[in-house]
Amino acid sequence: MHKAAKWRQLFTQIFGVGVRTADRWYREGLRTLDDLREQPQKLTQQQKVGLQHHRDLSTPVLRSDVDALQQAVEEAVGQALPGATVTLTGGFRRGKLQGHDVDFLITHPKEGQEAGLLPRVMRHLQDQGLILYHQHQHSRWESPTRLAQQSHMDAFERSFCIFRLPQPPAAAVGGSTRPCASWKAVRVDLVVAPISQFPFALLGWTGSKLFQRELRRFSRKEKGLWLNSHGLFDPEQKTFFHVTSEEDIFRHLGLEYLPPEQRNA
Ligand code: DCP
Ligand code: MG
Repeated sequence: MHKAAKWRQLFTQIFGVGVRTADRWYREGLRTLDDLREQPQKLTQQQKVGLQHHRDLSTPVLRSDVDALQQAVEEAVGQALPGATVTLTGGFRRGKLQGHDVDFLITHPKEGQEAGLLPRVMRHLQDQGLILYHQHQHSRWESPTRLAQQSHMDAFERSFCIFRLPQPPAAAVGGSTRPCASWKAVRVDLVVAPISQFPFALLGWTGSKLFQRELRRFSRKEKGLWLNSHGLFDPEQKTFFHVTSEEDIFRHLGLEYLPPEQRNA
């Protein structure tokens, strides 16, 4: 591997560090994580936390962690707004046994009720001592037709978090690198979608990235329809499809339904 590429890989593994930052640090002569620790003024708050918990965050998240997290998030969501629901998405919904983070989608069966929910959820989680770091991103509202054109990033309200996940004593025995650790840092994404867009958000956030890219390409090229995490748009009729499930979306695309476990492309 080219030398600069090696350090780029080391640095971009840190939560909050992209390729451009990694390359700049390399040009500035930084080479190791310890070099970074000695230059805290060069780091954003997010990168400091990423560096601080680097070992945990580069350890795979396990299925047992997911169950504990889901329980904690469901409890906080239930307290913040009764009736609101939490759905596991990402790789773990596809049946993966390990992951780099845990992705949850939050909604409420009554459209509009989800507004203002996330800050309340975060407050409950913080009160439980479960949050090491979080960064709130407001929903970036655009006109529906502008949203329909976006093929990559979605505009949902979300929180990028690092949870402080308590570890059961038994887990520490099984070959952990930190036998006495009573907790571990875990990356969690909490995303909020209004119920009308929920099936699209669920499909998009379940991934895999490659599967979604192919599905969107198929939709556009073969069906002339624009699919993303907000909706399915017919650019000729200028209309959106109304759906209540992922199955509906596959049906509108003329495809047989594929369960999440078969989307690991
Ligand atoms: N996703 C998205 N918008 C983002 C981030 C992710 O639409 N800003 C989608 C793309 C992925 C899915 O969500 O298909 C999950 O993203 P992850 O990066 O969490 O990937 P996985 O969960 O599939 O794998 P892992 O977390 O184990 O790396
Ligand atoms: Mg994930």
